[in-house]
Amino acid sequence: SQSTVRVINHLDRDYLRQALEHDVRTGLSASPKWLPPKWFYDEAGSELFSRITRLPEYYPTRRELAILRARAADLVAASGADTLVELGSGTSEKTVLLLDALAAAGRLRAYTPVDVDAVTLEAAARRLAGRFPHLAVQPVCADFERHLALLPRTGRRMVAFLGGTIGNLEPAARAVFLKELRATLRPGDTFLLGADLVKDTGRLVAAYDDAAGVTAAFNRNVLRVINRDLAADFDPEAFEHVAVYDERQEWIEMRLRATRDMRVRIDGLGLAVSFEEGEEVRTEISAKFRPEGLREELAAAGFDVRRRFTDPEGDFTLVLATP
Ligand code: AVJ
Repeated sequence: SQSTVRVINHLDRDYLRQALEHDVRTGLSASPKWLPPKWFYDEAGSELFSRITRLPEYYPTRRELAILRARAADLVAASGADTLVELGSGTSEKTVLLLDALAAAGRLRAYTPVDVDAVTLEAAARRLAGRFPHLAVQPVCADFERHLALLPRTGRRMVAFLGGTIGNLEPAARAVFLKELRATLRPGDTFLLGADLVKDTGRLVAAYDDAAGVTAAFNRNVLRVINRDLAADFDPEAFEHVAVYDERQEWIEMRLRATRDMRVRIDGLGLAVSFEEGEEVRTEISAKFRPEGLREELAAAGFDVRRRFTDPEGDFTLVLATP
């Protein structure tokens, strides 16, 4: 099989470095402190996230897979797509179901996975190029909040944003993202969105605070990334993993809580950051949705919902929308 793929990289070393510097300086100088979740995903972080998707407590991946298994053919038929663009593709584990459905419909032309982690992106692209020898695989290393306008525009595209990653954006950023995405789509293109649904708080918290501690390791990984890339001296083990559900905002928050007073040097920034015992850094929000709210947010950005599927347990939803 011809498995030559070339990654188009919008996140060269300089860009990555500048973005990380900016985010760490801004987030750790703020009160309360915060860090954006995209920095979880270096190679080790992507691997930890893969392990999370197989945990008994972490239901979203399993539920989304179940919906895709049942509905991929429907979605592909309703979309009319011949090209799949996947934002935040990671290991592309769920993608095979959509690609199989496109192939079965005789309309499989091109696949563009888009991810911030170049290593995971290239490995996934090679794997799929090997599995689908006639597929044009065009991986793009990019930040879906910044580089939407740079994605390939050929073919009749289905832009997929799966896994509930939309929940990492706060409502205002979500509105901007959806509008920008809408602006890059043309008639005939579609948007496939996976979103986690509001449910029992106990199950939500368990999904983000698993018994095996994999999510805790994933959360602390952002400190390892900062240590390595910005010459910092965080002691990740001195931070406790915290997952709380904010019932008013309807989102999960992950935090890292300092277990003692600390002064951390970030030499790459020429910065020292102090932590008080018990002080928390917010590292992620993962918003949960209600079907009607999602429809309204999509409508506000100029999307019409054409298909909407939910797993039998009502845990997760997949929505196909048109511009
Ligand atoms: C990859 C963003 C969908 O929010 O559920 C998993 C990331 N964080 N466990 C999510 C995550 C903690 C995940 N997304």
